[in-house]
Amino acid sequence: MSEKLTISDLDWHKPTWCPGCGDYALLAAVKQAIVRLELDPKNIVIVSGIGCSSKLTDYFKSYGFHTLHGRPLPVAQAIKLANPDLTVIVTTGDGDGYAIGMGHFIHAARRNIDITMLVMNNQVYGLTKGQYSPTASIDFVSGTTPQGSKDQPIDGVALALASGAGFIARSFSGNIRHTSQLIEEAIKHKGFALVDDLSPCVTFNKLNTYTWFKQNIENVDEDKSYNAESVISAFNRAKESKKIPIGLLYKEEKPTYDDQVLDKSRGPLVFEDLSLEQSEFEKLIEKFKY
Ligand SMILES: Cc1ncc(C[n+]2csc(CCOP(=O)(O)OP(=O)(O)O)c2C)c(N)n1
Ligand code: SF4
Ligand SMILES: [Mg+2]
Repeated sequence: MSEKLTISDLDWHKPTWCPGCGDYALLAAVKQAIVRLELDPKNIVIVSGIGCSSKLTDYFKSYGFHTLHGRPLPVAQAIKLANPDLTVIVTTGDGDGYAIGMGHFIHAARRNIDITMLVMNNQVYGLTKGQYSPTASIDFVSGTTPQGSKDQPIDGVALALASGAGFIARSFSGNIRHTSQLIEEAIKHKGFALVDDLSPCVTFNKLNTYTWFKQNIENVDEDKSYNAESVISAFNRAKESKKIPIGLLYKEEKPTYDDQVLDKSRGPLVFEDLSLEQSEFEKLIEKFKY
């Protein structure tokens, strides 16, 4: 890439999200972060599942893989292991990432593989027209909770902490600049990084609106006494605070899975010649014969 990368180099299809959807801000924030990091789009893969949020792969000009509902993380991990030179970013929703994809989330976090997971958390299933999601607030009324949800909402930040993730942040789509800074730090972090973005669904969630979030969030990046290196501080803030904490909540450097299992001196697996001579093939068959 010779010329300096600009935002418009990353534009692709025009988003079909509803006007005002929080996902526009997340998309803009990712583009800004990539431009600041001067990453070559040829070395970026965005991997998504299914949902309004997961359509982001179609709106960002890089390699993309729009997978199955709940399955972006296994695909993203495989891509990273096959070619660790790539920047791999998962864009998912609260349903995709914390419901059907929940098992993959916990295991990717504890494996500490060097990928970034951006959750557009709107506390509802947007694409399928407004069913309650695992992050829906208590008493949230929807087609599937006509008397209001009685389930305790899942907190992706607390779960990531418990699972051993090394970078955990939360952003708000009402502040693109802050969201973009957190995404930039998440991409730079060596290891599994989560950004849980509070991304209002203006069509199906009339409870958690932009105004509601403005009144109910607090930014730990503006709190000089907050220690983002302490897991206890992060847990306390996630579970005890009356307001929803946003900002860099936890950061710890530790060995990544990819660094530990790959022999990087051989170059990316994807470029290795895996063909076998007939004699080598026969030796292998002999070895694994009953
Ligand atoms: C295996 C499977 N189950 C269910 C669905 C239907 N489905 C598609 S998207 C979705 C929920 C998406 O919610 P979320 O990830 O929060 O995305 P949003 O649309 O809110 O951005 C569901 C249940 C599906 N496509 N595949
Ligand atoms: S339904 Fe909700 S999440 Fe989906 S595009 Fe519209 S506002 Fe966004
Ligand atoms: Mg959702």
